[in-house]
Amino acid sequence: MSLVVALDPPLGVDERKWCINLIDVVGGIVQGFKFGLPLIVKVGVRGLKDILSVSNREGKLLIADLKLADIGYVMSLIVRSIADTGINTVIAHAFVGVKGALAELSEACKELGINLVLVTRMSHPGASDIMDKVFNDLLKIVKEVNAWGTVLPATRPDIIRSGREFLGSSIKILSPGVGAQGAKPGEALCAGADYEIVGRLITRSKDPLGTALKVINEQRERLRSCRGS
Ligand code: BMP
Repeated sequence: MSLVVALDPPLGVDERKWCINLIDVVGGIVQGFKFGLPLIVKVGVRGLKDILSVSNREGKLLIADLKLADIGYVMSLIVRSIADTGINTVIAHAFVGVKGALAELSEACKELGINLVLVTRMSHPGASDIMDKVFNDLLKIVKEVNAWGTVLPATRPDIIRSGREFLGSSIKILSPGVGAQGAKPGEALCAGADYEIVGRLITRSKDPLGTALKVINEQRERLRSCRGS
């Protein structure tokens, strides 16, 4: 299936141990991990490198969710400083635009062999305040900078459908919002997403492996019924 686990360690844990343990426990059945700012702020780039160096990362999507939103020079500096940790994908915001921002970041990512993913619509209700109004413009930016993928909300399958229609099949859609934010496993995949990103439902579970297996089964079931196969 197409499951990426969001690793956002809660306060008060040993972040390094927490991540290494979860990667070890569910790594055999998921397609990747997303390392968010709650982790990176705490452990730093060196800590992330250390976590990845002791984890089995063969064939995994390893995403640094930096939600970059700055001038191109600064975003490129950040990506260059995180490039040797072992991550292969970074997330930036599309709204900063192309010239002097994403064009430069996209070049840096290409040079470093890192996938660039742009956020075009978020999963929380407040995303409708601004993001919905400029959604089509943000999607155009994804195409213009030739991004590898975009983040679209599992909580809004209608948005995923229209994103997929506009972007075609070659750009990946990564969808957070499953579990803790209300979307059901498989709903985003049925709407056209390539990956569902699941955090707390799995990472805060008493049985992360059992819960991840349940998520994967639900994804399969829902895909079977929506695709009729
Ligand atoms: P959870 O499954 O625990 O709600 O985690 C969702 C993850 O996806 C978090 O790491 C969050 O930063 C990320 N995310 C999101 O929830 N909505 C978005 O629109 C974009 C995100 O990156």
